[in-house]
Amino acid sequence: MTTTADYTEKIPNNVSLHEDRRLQRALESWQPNFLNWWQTMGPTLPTQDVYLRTAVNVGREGWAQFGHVPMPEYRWGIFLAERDPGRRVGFGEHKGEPVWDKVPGEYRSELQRLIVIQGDTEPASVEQQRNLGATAPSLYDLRNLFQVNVEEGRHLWAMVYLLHAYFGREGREEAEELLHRNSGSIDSPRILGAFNEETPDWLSFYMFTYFTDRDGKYQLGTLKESAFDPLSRTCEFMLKEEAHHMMVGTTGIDRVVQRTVEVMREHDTGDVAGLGAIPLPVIQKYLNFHYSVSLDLFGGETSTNVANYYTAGLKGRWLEDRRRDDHKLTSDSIMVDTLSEDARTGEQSIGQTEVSALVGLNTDLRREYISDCQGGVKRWNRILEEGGVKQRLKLPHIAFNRKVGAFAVIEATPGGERLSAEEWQHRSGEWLPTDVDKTYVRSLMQPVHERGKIAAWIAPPKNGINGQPFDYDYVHLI
Ligand code: BYC
Repeated sequence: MTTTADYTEKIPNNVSLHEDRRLQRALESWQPNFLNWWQTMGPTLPTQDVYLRTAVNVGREGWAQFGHVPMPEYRWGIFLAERDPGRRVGFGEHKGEPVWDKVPGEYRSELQRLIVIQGDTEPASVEQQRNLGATAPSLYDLRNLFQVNVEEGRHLWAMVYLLHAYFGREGREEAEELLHRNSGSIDSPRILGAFNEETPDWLSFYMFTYFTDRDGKYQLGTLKESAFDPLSRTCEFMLKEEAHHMMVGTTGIDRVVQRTVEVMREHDTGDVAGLGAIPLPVIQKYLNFHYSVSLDLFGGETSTNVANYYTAGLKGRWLEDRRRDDHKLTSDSIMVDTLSEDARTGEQSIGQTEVSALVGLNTDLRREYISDCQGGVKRWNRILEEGGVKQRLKLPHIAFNRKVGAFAVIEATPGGERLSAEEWQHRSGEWLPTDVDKTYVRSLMQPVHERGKIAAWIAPPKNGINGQPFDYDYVHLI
């Protein structure tokens, strides 16, 4: 395997695709379908070209090349991180054995399922974000949106490569299906809940790239541990690209909060609706929504699926090699959140219960994610503090607005108090964006496509991209 990408090929790659003519032909016949999907379901704003980074190799030193590229000509390619010939399985019942270059027959369907679920999220996010270009707050933001979009497209390629190369006819059929399911479609929706929600405005986009892309970081982190080496290597490289997506979310919310603080101070009021900024309570509601739907992406608090994945060596834990235990977990336990029932009254309350560590692995991962999310809240609250504003943002309780797992059957406030279904019906607008909130946010979404200019509801970024200034010509529109 070479680490430098071969760009002379129709499909740029570092997996020596030319050595396997059958696979190359199969992927080359999927390529026009992908491009057709990109044209029909991808970004709708017409552009001449965009200042994009393209992966040129996977090594530590400089893997990205920046330049203005017409988007349909972006070179989506197949890049796996370098192979470690001595790598061994790090966990589960095969711990210590050499990692697998092929798919073991007994794990075929589980691995395929994990890869399909991962692959399904990538084009879904492009579909969700397709109309945002028309209302971009600046050319800098527009460029970042398109960078995220082309890279999600590349991540789809990454999963399609695995399906084609290792899963035969079924894999090829699944690769086709990845282009046929669509976000929000009634007949054939995307697999996971959050990927069927709308991303209709830029506040949602920043929240999505902060909270939902961060689920991607953690899921990819666990798949990077996989004993199936090609999956591990592809996830390792995807994680490098993912870092930029989360930067877009983190600094995007920074800038929204910053601008709100400025307007609050300028006018000495918290009521900034009508003054062109987004009120803090609305930011909090968007945060509540995106955080809670992203918590759902980790599956149930307890899951036999995840126990089986771990034992088989398919999906590890976040930073598996830093854990100080036997990496098999057969006799360990973990406390997970649950609904406990009072034996006497039969009343259910939010509590914790001890379960086997293996079935609690979704909880383990979700906790890592939650503590990472706290980091964002801390930095946004610092902006509020430095701006002399008393209000603070907060992550809602784990039971709030859940559709998957132990709390899917109850309703709870962001503080974690239980509510009846009627109370929830009555009060959910206090905590989740209402039509009025969404209409207001959308009313602010007037495009600013002029070089060096920015919309009034968001502060400019501190830095440009790749050392370029904010007023650089990041995108040439038609
Ligand atoms: N929506 O046993 P359980 C990203 C299903 S994001 C709908 O607890 P498990 C990205 C579940 O499939 C990362 N259904 O689930 C971000 C199961 O169905 P079956 C994507 C759901 O398997 C931004 C049943 O409920 N990658 O990369 O332990 C932009 C029982 O659940 C949901 C992955 O997720 C849901 N939210 O865990 C672009 C990694 N949750 O078996 C990209 C691969 C659960 O009864 N996936 N269900 O039919 C997995 O590791 C696991 O499948 C899950 C679920 C973590 C998703």
